Amino acid sequence: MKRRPAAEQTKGEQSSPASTEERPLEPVCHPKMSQLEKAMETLIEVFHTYSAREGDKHKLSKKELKDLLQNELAEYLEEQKDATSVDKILKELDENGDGEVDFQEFVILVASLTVACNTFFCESS
Ligand SMILES: [Ca+2]
Ligand SMILES: [Ca+2]
Repeated sequence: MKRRPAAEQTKGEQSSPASTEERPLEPVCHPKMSQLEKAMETLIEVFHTYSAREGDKHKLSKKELKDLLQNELAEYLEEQKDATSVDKILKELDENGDGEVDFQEFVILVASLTVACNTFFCESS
């Protein structure tokens, strides 16, 4: 008797494509996410928690930036003692000069702070 690989193939295909194609494009919390992926997602979530509060929901206004720094990076803010520090930080971060901090500008701050922390970690161990 002849085997019918064509039929088998169809059978096999039926179970898989539906599930892969219907997958949403936006990032979803995957149960098998690595630590780094989780850290990246946390970064995105924290940013949007503050950026969505007023005005453009994908950008941090000065007030939103201040809240984020006070709540999430209190130690860093404490190092910048003077009252104009948030203005100063905003000015430094605001690469495109629109007066707000978008995610790209925000990650530069996080990246530079992470580098600073790593230097400290390397020196103290
Ligand atoms: Ca905003
Ligand atoms: Ca900006």
